Amino acid sequence: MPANLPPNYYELEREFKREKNPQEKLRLARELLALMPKHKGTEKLQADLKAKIARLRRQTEGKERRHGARTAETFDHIDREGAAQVIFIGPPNSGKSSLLDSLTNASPLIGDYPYTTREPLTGMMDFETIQIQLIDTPPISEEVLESFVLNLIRQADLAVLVVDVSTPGLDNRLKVVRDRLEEKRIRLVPKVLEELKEPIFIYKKTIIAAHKFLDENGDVGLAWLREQYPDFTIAPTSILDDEVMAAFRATIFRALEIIRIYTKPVGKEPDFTDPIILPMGGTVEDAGLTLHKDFVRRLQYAKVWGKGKFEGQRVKNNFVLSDGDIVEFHI
Ligand SMILES: Nc1nc2c(ncn2[C@@H]2O[C@H](COP(=O)(O)OP(=O)(O)O)[C@@H](O)[C@H]2O)c(=O)[nH]1
Ligand SMILES: [Mg+2]
Repeated sequence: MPANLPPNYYELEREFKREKNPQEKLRLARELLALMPKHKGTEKLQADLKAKIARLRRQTEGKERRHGARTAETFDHIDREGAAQVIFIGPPNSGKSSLLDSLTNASPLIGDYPYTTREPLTGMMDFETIQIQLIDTPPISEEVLESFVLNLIRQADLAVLVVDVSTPGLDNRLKVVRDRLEEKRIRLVPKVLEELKEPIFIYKKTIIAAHKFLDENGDVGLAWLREQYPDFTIAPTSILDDEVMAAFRATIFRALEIIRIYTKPVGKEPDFTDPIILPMGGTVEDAGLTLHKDFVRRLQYAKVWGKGKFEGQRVKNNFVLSDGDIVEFHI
């Protein structure tokens, strides 16, 4: 099975090989692992990398303890929890921390001064039957751009660019964020791209939160944003309105392009608590693979219940599932 590594993997791998500093090498190795598609064809590569990471960690750990300090390296990777990882980025004071606070049980620092958030902070957002991990980050401006923020963006499944549409200068604030990321070879794009034109870039699917749109002049900013960024999904947000926030949760889920598949033991009720998460277009076989490697080989057929479509229809392994489908595996 071919490994099918993304083109930027090789670029990063060269950087990794050249690097001498173990701390930095460890960071790059983690980044490589995050970039690597997780499937059968990369199993050996994954194992190799994990071994390298373990070795580098042992090498660097002693040093960290002696100094007793947490290095920036600590923030370069956040283990994904829940169904997906979504990173909130944007200019200072746009409302990133307030949104995270409102959507999750995390308590980020919220302040009227621009650089309140210095470290990434995560929280879990409930969405119906699943949880989605959100990351709050320090601002991106002319003056500051923490390098760990770049790494976290690279690894996230989706970016939410939070902008305050009620304050003048929106055009420039957006431009600064996008330019600074471009300098670092990250391009925020409205859709996941099938083909990478400039492989040295990372293209990160992004939606824009038009925050504080209910404030004075917010409507003007929102209209301007929709006109200027017609390809992007734009979610009007305000922490002052519960309905708006509920709609925002759904927008985040839709943007992730994932589906939830519930399993059902033969002759029993479905389990609606812990769905299998698949990318859109996922099949019965993909669902089976997440449970057990051997499973699919032994699978004879599956039955699927879908919203108003099928009532226990017998399907083949390559049957494409939809969000909310219930699957009963027969082996
Ligand atoms: N009017 C209004 N103010 C908000 C809203 N969300 C956040 N704020 C305020 O905007 C300021 C910056 O918020 P914060 O979340 O710290 O922004 P961050 O720097 O992007 O994390 C704070 O004073 C918040 O109280 C909102 O929806 N409406
Ligand atoms: Mg903040």
